[in-house]
Amino acid sequence: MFCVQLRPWLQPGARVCAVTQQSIHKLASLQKATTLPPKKMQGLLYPFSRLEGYLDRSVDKTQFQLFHPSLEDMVEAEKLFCPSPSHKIDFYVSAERMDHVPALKQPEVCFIGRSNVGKSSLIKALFSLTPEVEVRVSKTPGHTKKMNFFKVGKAFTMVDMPGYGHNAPKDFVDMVEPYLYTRKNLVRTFLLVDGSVGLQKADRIALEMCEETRCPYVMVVTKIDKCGQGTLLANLLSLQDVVKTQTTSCFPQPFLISSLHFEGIYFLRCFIAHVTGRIRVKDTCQS
Ligand SMILES: Nc1nc2c(ncn2[C@@H]2O[C@H](COP(=O)(O)OP(=O)(O)O)[C@@H](O)[C@H]2O)c(=O)[nH]1
Ligand SMILES: [Mg+2]
Repeated sequence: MFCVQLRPWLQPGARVCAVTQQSIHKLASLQKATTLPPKKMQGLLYPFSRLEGYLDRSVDKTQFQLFHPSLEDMVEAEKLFCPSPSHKIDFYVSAERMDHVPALKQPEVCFIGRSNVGKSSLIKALFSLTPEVEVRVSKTPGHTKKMNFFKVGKAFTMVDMPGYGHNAPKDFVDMVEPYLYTRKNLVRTFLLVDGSVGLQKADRIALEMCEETRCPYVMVVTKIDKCGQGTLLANLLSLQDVVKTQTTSCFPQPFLISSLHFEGIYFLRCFIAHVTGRIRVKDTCQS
């Protein structure tokens, strides 16, 4: 954060106001991403393209591209994440219990996952065009014990859910489970899994909970910048196999994300805009 301060060389009579400005990350917008060399841009927009070359020819690649927005779709979606006086993007409220949860009509998406998997960082990256939105990213696992609601104008809300750990499923009882069971305006749940370690026991329990509640959900593989291509591909394939063979409400295509490097962020903005009914992405199966 930096402040534009009064400068002694300003002309007398000049109108000055103290402006507090958060710096916007250079890759927050597609505009900058599209000026990068083609391969780098492709990797940012479609992170799966980085792994594609390692896949055997016999593997059906269409299952990795069921949702495959065009650049134009992503440009449309990005507009929703740009604030304006008539489209305010901001933290709305925190809730510690279900009876504190605000009654809202607009579609809602939520982010669940183990503590430290990258939920808050992902929300922060999605909101990187509005860096003044306060999304707390903690260094201490288990920090977020509240549900944090963010409003994206009147278009939709996003919820950062409390993380869970070794105490799952006990951790779910107070908030995550009742929220998933009762939230009427919830259109999509994003279940985050760390790309470098793959599906852990607590993730499987969360997956079972999503299946039980029958809420439509999507697996999001986080921190893809942290692990080698081989590990990432192995974890992705085994995750996709679990989704294919053991789930009914999960979207068959896991999404790949690096909140640090912005890989997959434009893609995810587009999916959110799509599932909340703000844009229509053509040729999309089952999303
Ligand atoms: N390398 C890398 N680190 C990440 C990424 N996303 C989150 N982290 C780090 O992981 C830690 C936990 O992130 P946080 O968003 O607080 O996780 P949460 O507990 O799920 O909300 C923080 O130190 C983040 O900086 C990512 O995409 N890449
Ligand atoms: Mg958090």
